[in-house]
Amino acid sequence: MWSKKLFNWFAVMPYVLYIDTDILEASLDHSVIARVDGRQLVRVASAAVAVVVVVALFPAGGVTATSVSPPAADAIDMPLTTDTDGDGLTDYQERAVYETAPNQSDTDGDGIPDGAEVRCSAVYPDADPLRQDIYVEVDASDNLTLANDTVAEITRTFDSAPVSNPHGPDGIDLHIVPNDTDLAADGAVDSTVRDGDHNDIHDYYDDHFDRRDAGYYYVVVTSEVAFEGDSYYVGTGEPGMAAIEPLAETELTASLFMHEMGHSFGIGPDLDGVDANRYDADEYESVMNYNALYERLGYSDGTDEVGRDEWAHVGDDRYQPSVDCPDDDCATGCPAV
Ligand SMILES: [Ca+2]
Ligand SMILES: [Ca+2]
Ligand SMILES: [Ca+2]
Ligand SMILES: [Ca+2]
Repeated sequence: MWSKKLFNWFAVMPYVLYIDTDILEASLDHSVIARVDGRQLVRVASAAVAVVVVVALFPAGGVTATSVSPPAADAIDMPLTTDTDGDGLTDYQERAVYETAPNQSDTDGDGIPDGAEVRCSAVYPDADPLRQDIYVEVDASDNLTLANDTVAEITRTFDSAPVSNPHGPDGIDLHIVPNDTDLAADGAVDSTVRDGDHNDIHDYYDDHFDRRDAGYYYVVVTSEVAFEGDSYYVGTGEPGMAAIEPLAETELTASLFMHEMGHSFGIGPDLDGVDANRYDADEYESVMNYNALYERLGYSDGTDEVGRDEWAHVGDDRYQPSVDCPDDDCATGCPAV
């Protein structure tokens, strides 16, 4: 089809637009390269060399009947500047370039608007508007870090998750973004608010979470974690945030990270089998099961005895930290980092 063939070509030629004559009049610097049914194909404010290429491809006289078919009706009616869903991408860009939904501001449902995934690469490196992305800022005390092997195991687990996307294979791209490594820690980092600084997870969240308004999750890696005052525990998690101790082996730390991230997604201890030894590892096949923790990395898929599809929850219904853009307008601004 004319529209498909030509628009795909347009995607690799910046500034080439299929445009209404009245819109054309408003643009200051352009070159007309073809005319079809009163519409014009132009190159606006572009490099001279590219204009030469365009003119060579579409010589004077416009597009011939043998090279293209008439444009499809929906292409003709595709307004160039309209952004129906207010996500910062025009309907034209969504249909012709990014293949996102022009009437849906977050096509892949990961909480980050389509336009922000495309434009805000400083905040969302390697984001894909057609695949779920989850971003985690990781702070640490005592110069602790998550080992590369630990990060690799975690990202591999998410990458192969049974979670569908608008385009491409199943899975989630989990982006672990290390930030501070040398924060102070005043004894154990507790799950509950305590007087004083650097002694509970909320202190770190309030004072050191740089990306807190950008839809990120937050994890603190520290030498001693406590749950409600009990330092027997090695991790704690609640919607949006978690703290863990690095354990002796890569697999153990990865499993603990997955468990506390599960809590940060909203898989709470009130659910049957979570944070309990009630079920054997094969009865409840989830890292949220104390009898499976340290033996596996993933969440349940609903096929075990408990029958709860935790991956579906993570994919479709997880707690999502808010994305706040300047003037509450992610169509024109990016969250601060
Ligand atoms: Ca849009
Ligand atoms: Ca959209
Ligand atoms: Ca998105
Ligand atoms: Ca995405």
